[in-house]
Amino acid sequence: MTVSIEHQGEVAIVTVDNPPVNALSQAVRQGLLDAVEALDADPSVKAVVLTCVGRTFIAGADVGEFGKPPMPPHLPDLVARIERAAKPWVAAILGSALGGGFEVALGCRFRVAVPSASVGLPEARLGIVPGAGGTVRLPRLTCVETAVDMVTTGRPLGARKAAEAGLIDAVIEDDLVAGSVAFARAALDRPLPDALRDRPAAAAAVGFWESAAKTVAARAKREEAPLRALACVRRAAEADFEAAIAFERETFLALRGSAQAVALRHVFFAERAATRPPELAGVTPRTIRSAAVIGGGTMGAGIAAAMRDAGLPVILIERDDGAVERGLANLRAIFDGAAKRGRMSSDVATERMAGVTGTADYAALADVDLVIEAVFEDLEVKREVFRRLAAVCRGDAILATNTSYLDPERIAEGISRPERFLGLHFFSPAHVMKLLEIVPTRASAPEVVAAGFALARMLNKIPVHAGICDGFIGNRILKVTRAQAERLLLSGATPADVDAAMRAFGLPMGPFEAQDLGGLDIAAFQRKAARTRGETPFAPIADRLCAIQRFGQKSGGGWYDYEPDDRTPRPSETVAAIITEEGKDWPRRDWDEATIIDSIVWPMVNEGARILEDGTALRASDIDLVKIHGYGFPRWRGGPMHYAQANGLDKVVEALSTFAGGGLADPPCDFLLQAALRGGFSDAPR
Ligand code: 3H9
Repeated sequence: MTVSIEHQGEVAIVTVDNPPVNALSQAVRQGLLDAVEALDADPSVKAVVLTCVGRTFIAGADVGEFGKPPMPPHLPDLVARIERAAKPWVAAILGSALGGGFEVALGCRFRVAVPSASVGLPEARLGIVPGAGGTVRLPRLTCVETAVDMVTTGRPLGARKAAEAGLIDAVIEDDLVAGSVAFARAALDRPLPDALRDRPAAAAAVGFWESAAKTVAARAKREEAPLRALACVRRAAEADFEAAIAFERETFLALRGSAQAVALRHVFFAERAATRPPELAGVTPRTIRSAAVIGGGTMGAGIAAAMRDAGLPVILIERDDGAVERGLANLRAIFDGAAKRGRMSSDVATERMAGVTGTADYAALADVDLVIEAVFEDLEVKREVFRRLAAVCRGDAILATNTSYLDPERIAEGISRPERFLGLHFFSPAHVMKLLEIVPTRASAPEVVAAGFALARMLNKIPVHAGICDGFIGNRILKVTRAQAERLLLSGATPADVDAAMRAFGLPMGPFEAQDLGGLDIAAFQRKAARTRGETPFAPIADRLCAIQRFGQKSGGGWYDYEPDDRTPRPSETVAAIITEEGKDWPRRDWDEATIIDSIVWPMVNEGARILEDGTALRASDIDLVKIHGYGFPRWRGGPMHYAQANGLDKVVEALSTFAGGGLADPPCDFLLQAALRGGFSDAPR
């Protein structure tokens, strides 16, 4: 039974039971509608408590139903019916009341919640606006500032903050249902507050809407939903209830099938699927209750911070006492910075550091569950670390390397019990970036790989399984992007043209600005290594820049010139001259924004197809997650593989073939050609 009713004297308790998150499927909507009708008709009932079983209140509309024809009863009608019920309804909230779930709660006369609960309208994150009165009822319950913040950012409010904002009538410290029934009984003794539809909307200060529009537009960049949500709240504050509801519904329906909403839904499901890969179904992960990091540089400190944030005790190992002190200082700087920015209290920052032990003595690792190596990218240095780890750690401890480019198989060569080894590739800064590439070797045990995924869940990161190749998934595509960007320069575009086009596409930075920020030397070092392996990486201009020590911002110039203490990129005559020399035998063409974007993004997709073909990635959506969470690909475009499919793979094939004809890209690979014929990517053969 998805919706059930029980009675405690004059109070009826309506319980939704629709695992996993009590989403408002058609059956739940129908069950709730039937419940209102039945309870209105039951003279013994004076008040109703609405609650849920499981870990959460109703978490929203069923996102899986969005692509399908809507089925009655429709959610706005259900919320309106609860609001018009003859008896007052009390929403008893645990977990999250989100989207349609919070809209149902707004239809209730009262809302109470346990302290750990949260409420919110996250629809903008899915490329839509609330569709069941959320934007209209919210400013009738709280101030316009709070309403605008909630609907345009999608950020939920915890129960106590929600209570301060007037969204929750009481925080129930003890048993939720008993407390809610007592609340309902007490409410019956007092005059009932008006339903939200009958209350006036909060007033806005002069100039509020104009300044809100500027703030929201700046934050949303090219995402459509936040500004549309703002327009809905404004209409709610300025028009009557019915007109505002109609406006919100119209906006919701217009956005529901939009390219951005489809892309954001794709990412929503891809992110959730990523934490539970089907190939590990039924595998019990090894337990991780303590961890250690080898190396206290930027990466090691970031990884240690992420693990402390998740509550794991951490041992930080460095070469000698001086290096231990520097590593601890790096870690302390992360927590102090978070405290300074108000992200954590200074007490919490102190507690985080208290859980870290710094030492140069490997013997301290005798009982840890997980060790992550984050030392210099040098095969011999890393091998030596693992030789020492294999000697001191428990036989079932997980040993992980954070290498970005080296072959984990070679790093692990010769260690005892190689089934405990795997690659865990974090992205810098590791305590911030969401992506975690999980790179098993042939010997890695399934429960060790599953522990990598479990760790990602603990650290609130997005795990993606990556096979072993140069650069794994993300950096392998990055290499293609960079080579492609150089081809554009050789054939007539400037670095500024390319960067501007990619920013217009939605990336936070263009490929040349990004290289100047990160430094050109790391990629040069990797190209050198690739050449010693007999490969021929393509970077004629970057190689010339590195030869004259133009490594980017840190050396005062790279692809651009920089003034001292100023990060503004300025076109460089030196670079222009090198481009002209290197490009003298290349056909020149006029590049416009759209063609620049196509000639960067479609080769990424082509490489993504090769990555699927050779099994480095198991799912096209995994490649999307890598690019979104590790490289700033706009989420609202759904990642490169989704974006390509949404545009039509036949169009991608045609464009790549044209570029290839002019020597400006590799031709489409077989896997892409086949996917275009099939009309979409399917998973790699396993
Ligand atoms: C909306 O409400 C529109 C209305 O305004 C208008 C309508 C007219 N639907 O995240 P988890 C699945 S828009 C369907 O790992 P957690 C999820 O795919 C909606 N499925 O759990 C996963 O499935 P599986 C606004 C959903 O405990 C499983 O539940 N609401 C939905 O870490 C567990 O998910 C939102 O955007 C859904 N709405 O976190 C809320 N939600 O096991 C989105 C989840 O098969 N949800 N699933 O892989 C969340 O933020 C989190 O799921 C929540 C729990 C915080 C609730």
